[in-house]
Amino acid sequence: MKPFFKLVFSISFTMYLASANAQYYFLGTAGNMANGCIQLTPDEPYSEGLAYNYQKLDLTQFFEIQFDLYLGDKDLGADGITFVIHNDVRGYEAFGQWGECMGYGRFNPFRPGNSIDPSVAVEFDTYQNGFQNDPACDHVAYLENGVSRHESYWNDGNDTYNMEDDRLHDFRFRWDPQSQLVKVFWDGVQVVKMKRDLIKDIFEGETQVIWGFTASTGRAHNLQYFCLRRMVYLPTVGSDRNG
Ligand SMILES: [Ca+2]
Ligand SMILES: [Ca+2]
Repeated sequence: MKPFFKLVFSISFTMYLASANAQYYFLGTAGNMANGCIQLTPDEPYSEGLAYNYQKLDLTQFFEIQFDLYLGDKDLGADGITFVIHNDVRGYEAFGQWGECMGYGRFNPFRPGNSIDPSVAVEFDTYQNGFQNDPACDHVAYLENGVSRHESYWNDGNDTYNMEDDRLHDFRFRWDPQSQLVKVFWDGVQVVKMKRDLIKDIFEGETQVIWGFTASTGRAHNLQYFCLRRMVYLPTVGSDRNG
């Protein structure tokens, strides 16, 4: 581990604010942008990009991380972004498939394949794919273990919901190890609430996990990127026990 990250980790137990984009490991088309944000895919077909933070998450601690996400400016673009937490044996080289898999999943959800596993993820999906059980509209869904297919989703109750609106969207991911709740907020609205023992049921006892963002395009495409706003660890006493 590089000394800088060791230092950050040592003070993260209580609270720290991060802003340096130098903390990310890039795969594929991911990279720094002139505006200080991090590109995942350019507005080009058949692109795939991932960015992992070098500092692992500590699942024994309550944390909340907040980003701005940009999903493009073409309503019928593709494919979307996932926020992922994983312990794949490939470590920082782990990636899933392109197109509808958003750099996270695999094309056949019913067979083992090249996807990020074990993991949990939240997808911001901007393109309908029948094999992944997508609705026609853009949507948010909670995913596990490299499977993009989902039975439930959030679309703000709007069958024409669109996230490719040339705007930054406020994304927050919260984990509370006491209540074992994963909560995701999108523009201030709670869009995922999942009770899950992540350490035991997903990561088989591992508490230090890699996190970052994945995205891809296919025949349809969009510029897709993220910008860090804040990352906070809080003592468990300040956690989200009422949620
Ligand atoms: Ca759309
Ligand atoms: Ca899709």
